[in-house]
Amino acid sequence: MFDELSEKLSAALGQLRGRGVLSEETVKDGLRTIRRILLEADVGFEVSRTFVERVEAKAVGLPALKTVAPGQQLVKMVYEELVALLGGNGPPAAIRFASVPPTVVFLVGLQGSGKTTTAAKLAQRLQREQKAPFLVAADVYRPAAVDQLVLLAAKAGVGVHAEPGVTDVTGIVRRGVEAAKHARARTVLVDTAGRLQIDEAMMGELVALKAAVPPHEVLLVADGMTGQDAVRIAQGFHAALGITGVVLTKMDGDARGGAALSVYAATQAPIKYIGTGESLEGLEPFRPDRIAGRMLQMGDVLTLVEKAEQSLDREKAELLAKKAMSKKGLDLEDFLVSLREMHKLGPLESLVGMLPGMNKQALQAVKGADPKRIKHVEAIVLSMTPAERRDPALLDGSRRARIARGSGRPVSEINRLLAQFKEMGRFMKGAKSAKGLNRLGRGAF
Ligand SMILES: Nc1nc2c(ncn2[C@@H]2O[C@H](COP(=O)(O)OP(=O)(O)OP(=O)(O)O)[C@@H](O)[C@H]2O)c(=O)[nH]1
Ligand SMILES: [Mg+2]
Repeated sequence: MFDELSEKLSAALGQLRGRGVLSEETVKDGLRTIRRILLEADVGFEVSRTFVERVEAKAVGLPALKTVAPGQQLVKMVYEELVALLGGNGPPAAIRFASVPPTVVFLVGLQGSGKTTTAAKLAQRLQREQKAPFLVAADVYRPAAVDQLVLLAAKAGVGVHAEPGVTDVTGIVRRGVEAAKHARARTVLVDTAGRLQIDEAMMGELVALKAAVPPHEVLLVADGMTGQDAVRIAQGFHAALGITGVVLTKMDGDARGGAALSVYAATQAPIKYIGTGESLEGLEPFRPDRIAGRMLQMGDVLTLVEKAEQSLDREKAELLAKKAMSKKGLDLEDFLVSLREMHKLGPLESLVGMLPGMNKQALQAVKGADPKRIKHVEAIVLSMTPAERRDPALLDGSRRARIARGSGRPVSEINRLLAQFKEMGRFMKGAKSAKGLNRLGRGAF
């Protein structure tokens, strides 16, 4: 996410960070560079200028002050302004739930922006948060739209109200909310129809719908790849309909950051979630402080930890940890289980940006290790006998050749896997002493 922007920003700040003394000229130069980087990332002209002016106002006098590490302080100021620009330090901008359920949420936006996908992702997320979600299919223009939502609802395991063939949107939503109440749902997510661009017919329909069934939230779903267009679209929807929040989708692609950095300034509607993939898992709450951290390559360890807590099987993880600490240690079967759990976190690429100091080069290095590999490891381990899995020392040349035939992988790969497994064992042993654990902790954060 924001690869280019964050490469450039951290390079520019790297120039300033280490300095013991800052001249006014250096500060000015640095901020000019940052402004250029923002413009290149398709942040609006006004927003970029105000941003730099605000940092400059704070940084005035910084060169004269004989403070410790003035460069570091300047970086902190840039970080704080980035956080403010992205929506500030307030409480996480999740859905605001009505005191009397159900909370009704409209998802609006242009065609193809990701409304239907986002509705299903959000439903799955709310399901996990025990907010009893329910979906309503209010896109009456494309018959396939209803099918798409019904299919996704089934995938997410969430109830859905649909009336194929009916074109009275207000009626559908009214009955949908009733159906939701009947199903004891607490959150109703309404998937509306999109148009190619903002037009009066669409807005008229949404305004009428809003009057007939007042929503608690109107979330604009906008394609994050479209930069300033997304900002203009948000302004259009805000003026006509009053939006309460924004979901920026397709942030897993090479979105340059312009939309994320300008949409709050333009509408004062906070970005509440970002879409980070096509699957139902690809939705993250938007936390300005964490995103700013990622943009400056300061890492986002908190999001990583939350992701791990959500995706991993706690029991399995605890069992593995206990076994790893035991005298016997892990065997190959455990190795396979832990690899499978790791992969639940999503593709390695999506995790790398959350680790401090990780950048494109580091990513290239891990990429080679990724996608099909787990399938291969699986095939190799499954071709072993239970005794071999427990005690890899049994694996002599002829056994390795047999496993290669069984798994369809070359012997060299089996050797590599066994070497890695051995390495992991050494690592675990090192971690077993309290000292080792401490060292690990310090290294990771
Ligand atoms: N990579 C990626 N793709 C996404 C994301 N969100 C949605 N998409 C894709 O974008 C396309 C359009 O998504 P939809 O959810 O159908 O969009 P929509 O706004 O409902 O479209 P209409 O109903 O035609 O107005 C689909 O192919 C989705 O898989 C995302 O966060 N990342
Ligand atoms: Mg749709």
